[in-house]
Amino acid sequence: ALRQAVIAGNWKMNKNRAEAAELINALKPIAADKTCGVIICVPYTNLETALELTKGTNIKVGAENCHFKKSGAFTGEISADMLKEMGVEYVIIGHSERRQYFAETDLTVNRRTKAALSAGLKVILCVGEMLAEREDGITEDVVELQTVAAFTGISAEDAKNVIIAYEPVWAIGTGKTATADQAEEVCGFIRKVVANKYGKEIADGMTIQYGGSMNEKNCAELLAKEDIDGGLIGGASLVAEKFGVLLAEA
Ligand code: 3PY
Repeated sequence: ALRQAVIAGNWKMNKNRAEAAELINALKPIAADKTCGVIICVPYTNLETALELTKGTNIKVGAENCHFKKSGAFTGEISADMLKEMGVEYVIIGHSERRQYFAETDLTVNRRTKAALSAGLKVILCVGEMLAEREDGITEDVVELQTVAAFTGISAEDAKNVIIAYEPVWAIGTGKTATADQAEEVCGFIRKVVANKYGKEIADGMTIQYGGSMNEKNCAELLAKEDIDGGLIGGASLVAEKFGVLLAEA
């Protein structure tokens, strides 16, 4: 990558409190001497443990989603302000699992992104095409639409607090990874979409990650690409030694 790489773990719905503490304690010495940005995005129930254990370290903590209203009758939801108050720094928005299984749309992704940014959180915004869309040759159209929709109504100043994660849906949880060339092509395209909206300087400064079964084995080739500034890591973020390889390569 041309920029400082950022490696973010997406724990998804994994790890109880004791397991979370064990993983973070194992991660701390591994992460300590690394030069890339290090983020762990954990289930809500592990946020307090993660914040406590990462105090004074170079590991930053994120949540995996937030709601777009400040408060109200939204059973089961957590607001951006609630996360901010805890001391959480990042939040993932628009992960394909949210879009696929929890009916999130470009509209809710935009609302959640806006809410997170105005609460002072930094956002890891996920975009990516489904297999049928790639096969139909409309990957760029899909990714452009998702990106433009997510940034609607967001100022250039706020956009600087967004990391984009390009995660092709067909590569998530399937063990299939995009080739480094495929990933680079789309990450480069996303940077152009950002440049069209916010100008070259913001686009050149933006962290654009690859995600989708990126692991300790396939990361080197992906991270060597100019437009891939790190990764959003699923399964490999659940094992300290594996995550450590990613941090070392980045
Ligand atoms: C994966 O690697 O499977 C992910 O979805 C990361 O967010």
